[in-house]
Amino acid sequence: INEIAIIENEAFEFVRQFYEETGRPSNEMQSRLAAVEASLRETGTYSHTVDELAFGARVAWRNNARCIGRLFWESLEVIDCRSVRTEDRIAEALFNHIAFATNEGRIRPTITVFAPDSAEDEEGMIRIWNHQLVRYAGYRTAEGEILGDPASVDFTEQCLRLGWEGKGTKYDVLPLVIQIGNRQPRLYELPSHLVKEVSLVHPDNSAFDELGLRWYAVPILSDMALEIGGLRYTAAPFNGWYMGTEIGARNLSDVNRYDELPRVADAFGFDRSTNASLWKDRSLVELNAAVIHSFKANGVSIVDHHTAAEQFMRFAKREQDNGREVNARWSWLIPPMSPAATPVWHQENLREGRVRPDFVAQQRPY
Ligand code: HEM
Ligand code: NRG
Repeated sequence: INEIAIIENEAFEFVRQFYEETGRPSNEMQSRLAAVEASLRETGTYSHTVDELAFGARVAWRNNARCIGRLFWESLEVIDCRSVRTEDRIAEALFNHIAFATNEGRIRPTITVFAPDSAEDEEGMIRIWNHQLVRYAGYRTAEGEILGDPASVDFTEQCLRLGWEGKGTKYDVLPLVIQIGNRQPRLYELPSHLVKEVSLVHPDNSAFDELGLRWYAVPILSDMALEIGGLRYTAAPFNGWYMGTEIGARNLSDVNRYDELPRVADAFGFDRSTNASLWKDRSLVELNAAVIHSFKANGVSIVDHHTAAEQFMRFAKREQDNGREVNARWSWLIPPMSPAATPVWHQENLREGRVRPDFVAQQRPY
């Protein structure tokens, strides 16, 4: 009963927001509120209309305090897969998401929404175990080192336990792992033609090209829950395009990720015998220049951190002009390179609160 009262509050608040923001007539709102209330009383849950779902997903993006890319929140493509209820058909929908979102490189911000988790549900909660639909494996080697992406070691171990066999390269694309309820999770290898990747080359240093660095084109986060109006969509993978620094200043550079800065420095002949040569900073600049150059040369959407920060400032201005507060966490919005050279650094009034709809972290299923 109490549970339902909580859902009802959030549901009513969301439905009111939907009708007010989208300028729909208030007599329709009253009948929709009554229908939601009746459904909650009778079944303990309710369903979003297609329009409510699309609006809720877009506002969740608009509300997410950590995302610098929110200027384009209204253009999110929403794919309704709430009726897709078997592992095989979920995998097929995820393949379709990858193909649609990748779009030969002209990336389309997209979300695919599967059925929400609900107390009344006998069919079982849907979970995608992957952190992103496309990501590289990480293996602990006999020598106690890590081959591939260290961030994927735990998940890779689960894949191996479930019978997956990786090739054992630095850049093995992991399979999808899909679970419904407490059934045995199912593995699906991604068809390689769906996975666009970019080999990294430097515009004017061929020694860099020999490093064999690469990254995948589209970040598709698949382990967060989408919360709208008291409903929790536990499988709702979404993507935009990369900001270059995510790859160049973190994934390939962090010492607990691919840790490539020393090799980049050597390709350029920077002096690694002293911090004072600024070899790390100089390598970061060259690596990040190579990431942006290579994505653009291959026709794959990407944004540099200066442009992304400017876009975020336009977003914040537009939100204020529309009378809305911008939910924001400064420490996540500043880019990991030259942060003080972007306007976001100098924003001292960014505040974060509990807002809904939003994307939220959920417990690891393994
Ligand atoms: C976080 C950029 C699209 C939702 C981030 C981060 C960046 C970013 C740089 C920080 C990531 C990190 O430090 O690990 C962008 C860009 C986009 C885009 C350039 C291009 C269109 C989207 C879309 C959604 C979204 C389409 C959802 C519909 C989020 C969320 C986070 C996030 C939920 C926080 C992730 C977490 O808590 O781990 N984004 N984003 N973003 N973005 Fe975006
Ligand atoms: N830093 C992570 C991806 C996090 C989300 N970033 C985005 N999201 N750009 C990484 O793989 O580097 N997005 O939806 O575009």
